[in-house]
Amino acid sequence: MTARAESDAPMTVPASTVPVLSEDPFGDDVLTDPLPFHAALREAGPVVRLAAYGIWAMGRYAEVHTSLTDWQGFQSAAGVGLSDFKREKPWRPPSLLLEADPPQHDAPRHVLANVLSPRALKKLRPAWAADAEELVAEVLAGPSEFDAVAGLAEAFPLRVFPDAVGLSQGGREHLLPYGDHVFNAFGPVNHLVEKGQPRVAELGAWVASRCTRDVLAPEGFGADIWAAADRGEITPQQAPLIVRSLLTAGVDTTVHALSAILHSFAAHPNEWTRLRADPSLVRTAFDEAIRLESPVQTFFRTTTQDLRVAGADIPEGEKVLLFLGAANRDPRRWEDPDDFDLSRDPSGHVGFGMGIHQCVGQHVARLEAEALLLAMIPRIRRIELTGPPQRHLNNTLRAWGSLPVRVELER
Ligand code: PQS
Repeated sequence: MTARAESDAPMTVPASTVPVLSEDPFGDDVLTDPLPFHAALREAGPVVRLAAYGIWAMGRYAEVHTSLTDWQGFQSAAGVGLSDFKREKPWRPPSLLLEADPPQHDAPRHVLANVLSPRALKKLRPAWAADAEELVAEVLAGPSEFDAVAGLAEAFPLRVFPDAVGLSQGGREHLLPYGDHVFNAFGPVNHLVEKGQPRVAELGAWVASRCTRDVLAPEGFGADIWAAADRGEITPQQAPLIVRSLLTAGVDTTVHALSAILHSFAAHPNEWTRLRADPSLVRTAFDEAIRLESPVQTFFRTTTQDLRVAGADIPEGEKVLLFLGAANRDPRRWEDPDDFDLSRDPSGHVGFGMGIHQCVGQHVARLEAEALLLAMIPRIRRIELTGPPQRHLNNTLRAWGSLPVRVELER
């Protein structure tokens, strides 16, 4: 808030009174259960200041949506984490997709959008369906009580995605820890980032070493990216960084999205019954779970100029934290926002962002979820929680440690 004395205030509009919140949105309490903070953020106003970091924040659907779509006013090239790349050296070479704006963003985005398009993914569907059936059969051959995070949500992406990229066999156990650190590193340097520091050089070097043409399989998303370099759509220098984007953003995100879906059904057995009666609801189920849980909770933009948003004046060069998870439960936009409800239309959620940076891998995530759910539907009558799920704290992801479930099988 400005500290101008009332007596020197000329007869102009009153200095904007932007509400200030003191709570740390990256503190363990908020990360463990973000919903009360989200409600306070939305109630405080459309634009809020977060005193803990001297930044701006938005948690209502309308303003989050508007800011996401205004890439001219809210840039990504200064980083989508707390760190401002114009002042601090990025900890890794910036992503050509995530941490770029037009025109530099255009060619990498175009190439990856084609590589991961629904059309391109069509040929994977039969194999992923078979892989899902195999995994579900393996899991269901074991005890009827198990951890659905390790057993299904981690196991399935790791079974299908690295092979689809064409990643070489060794070292795949590095994928999840690397992704976990990248998503922590968008936040402040708190204990979650410090926990990752000792291995960051090793993990980063391993990921970088897996992106060159010679170590990628002759067919797969990796080879497709290199083929685009051969066609001159991107440069050979850009290709490995675009492969890196797949390995960074394609694993942890889908693990926690699948966990969110499985949790949603375990916590709402009636919706599982409904899905079994009409399996065409799998796409709705996917988006509704993404809306409700928002596996990617937040990211930042940086203002390119002085902006006025909902009456608040944000100067140029400021970090703005956008709360996708809060927007996805904004009662101004969603009826009964906390319900998991397959009869609503969840489209328009901002769980994948919105605008030119909207998740380019979302069709991969959707295909994984559909394959897994369609394999489970005929075999599992009921899925229920047997204890409280454990969270895995991450500065950006709404992540899961374990999801203890019991399944009742179809005879
Ligand atoms: C990359 C792309 C996207 C990459 C925040 C970050 C991301 C959602 C929210 C993400 C991270 C990394 N996705 O291109 O390396």
